[in-house]
Amino acid sequence: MALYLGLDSSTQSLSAIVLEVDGDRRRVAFESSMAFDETLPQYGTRHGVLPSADTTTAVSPPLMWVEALELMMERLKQSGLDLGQLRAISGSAQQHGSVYLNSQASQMLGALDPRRSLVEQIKPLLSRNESPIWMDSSTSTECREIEAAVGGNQALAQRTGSRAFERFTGAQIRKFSKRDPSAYAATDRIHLVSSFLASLLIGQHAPLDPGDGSGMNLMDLAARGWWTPAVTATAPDLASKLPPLAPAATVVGTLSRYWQERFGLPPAKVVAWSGDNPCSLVGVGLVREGRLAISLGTSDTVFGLMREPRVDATGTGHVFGAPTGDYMGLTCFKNGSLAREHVRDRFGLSWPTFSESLRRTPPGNGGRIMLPWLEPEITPTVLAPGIRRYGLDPGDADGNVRAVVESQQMAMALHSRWMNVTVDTIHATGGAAANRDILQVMSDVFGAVVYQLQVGNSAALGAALDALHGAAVADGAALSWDEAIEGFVEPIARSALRPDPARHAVYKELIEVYAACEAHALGRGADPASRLAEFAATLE
Ligand code: ADP
Ligand code: XUL
Repeated sequence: MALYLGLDSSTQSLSAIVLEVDGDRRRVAFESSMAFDETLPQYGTRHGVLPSADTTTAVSPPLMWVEALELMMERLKQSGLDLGQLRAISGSAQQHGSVYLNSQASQMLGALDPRRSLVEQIKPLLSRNESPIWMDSSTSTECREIEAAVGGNQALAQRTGSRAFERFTGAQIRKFSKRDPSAYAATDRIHLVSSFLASLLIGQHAPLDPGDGSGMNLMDLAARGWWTPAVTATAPDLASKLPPLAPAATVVGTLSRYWQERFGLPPAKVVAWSGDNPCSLVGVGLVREGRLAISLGTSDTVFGLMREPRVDATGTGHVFGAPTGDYMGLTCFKNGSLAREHVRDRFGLSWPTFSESLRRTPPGNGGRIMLPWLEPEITPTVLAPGIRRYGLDPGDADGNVRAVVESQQMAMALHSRWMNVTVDTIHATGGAAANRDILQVMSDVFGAVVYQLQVGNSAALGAALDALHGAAVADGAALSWDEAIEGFVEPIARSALRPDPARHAVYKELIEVYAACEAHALGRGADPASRLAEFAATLE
């Protein structure tokens, strides 16, 4: 029976899913995950990121991702699966992060010695030891410089799908080229995490897919090629350092001799890797317009498929390429799971007791709001971190638990309005989608039915489905996306969480007050105290 492997290199972990497919008989044959901090403590990361005194800087060691890839292949080898049947591999990775390779890489990637570890052979190929990742917000200056050089943020957004964002790869590359010009000059190829890991598998530089390429502020979204004015504005000689772009379903190569000899794997096709959000779009089954997905992972993201790119005029969200060849709208929040964990830990709770708190507190929380900006926030842009509370006692455990969950859900509802989707159904994914009490608040805030999915790791599943779809297309089979995902991405009918009309009515009022709190905290609006008091009075 044919096997398809999907890998997901996320902020905190590497996961793998193997699908077994024999006509209509389809099942997940293997699932595994390794947390970087626990499995590879020698890299010194916390939640997958290197500790930094500067709250705006976020970098990770790329060699940690390399070593994790090798360990995961070892796990697969030990799994008892008939790996001779492995037809194709694809992958998903955290978006925006970049990996810098020197000129030896193009030759050495294809000449790896199967008797030696991958990590020791990749180390000399790096021209930069650290990779800036999506949590970095240290490049506001570079954003302003790029935006000015291309004729303003509107022009940049119209072409690339997003205004200049600090974590986007273009601004990160510019910062590196300014701070360390000699290391930048010694860089021959700049990969995203996705194309870097794909390159390791095929033994040569892999192209980028438009889904991940659109997270750089460098790609012409409609033409799906590099946009020269942005490339020129970003850094010297950048055009020669960027990988080519290739459509999402492209087979970019086959597993190199290294993997075949070291792990006994066949020369399986490697399908272009993509970003975790584009992969999740497929992994939650959103291959058509009209529904939204919410991922509650390290970041919280709201996203949905778009047939035509409708760029966000407010500058909040992004339009990326989708694996289906369409587009996707997305809004990203940095303070997702780690903010929820912060509240949980501060009051000595576990997830079950966190949920109990949610169940015993009323919707609307008596008009108490938290802006959970523990870390600098992406949506809305907040560079100086710090939790802001409105009417909320910092020592009140129940109040803070409900406030963090309600406020995050209201922020997602508010900042996804630009997508102009009538939300009646949400597919929930990511680690915290296991928590039905959080999902009930989501359902009540959005006034939508929320479903959990059969496979929790939608990014790894989406990557495995990319492998299945891309391999079929390469073999000349006319496999549609509807056919490719069938049987794997079904929302679980009995998992449906339905909105309560009375609770939804409360949130319809509160979300406007929440927006006023955000505006006030950002220095753009009046003190919302009287509005909060009025709202609280309506609850009595
Ligand atoms: P990544 O973005 O790294 O792929 P995941 O989607 O795997 O992250 O989500 C990991 C997060 O899920 C953890 O940081 C944890 O806070 C959260 N999580 C796991 N179980 C629960 C739960 N029962 N309730 C709330 N959050 C949870
Ligand atoms: C999306 C984003 C995050 C990362 C997390 O724009 O920055 O969701 O992809 O892995």
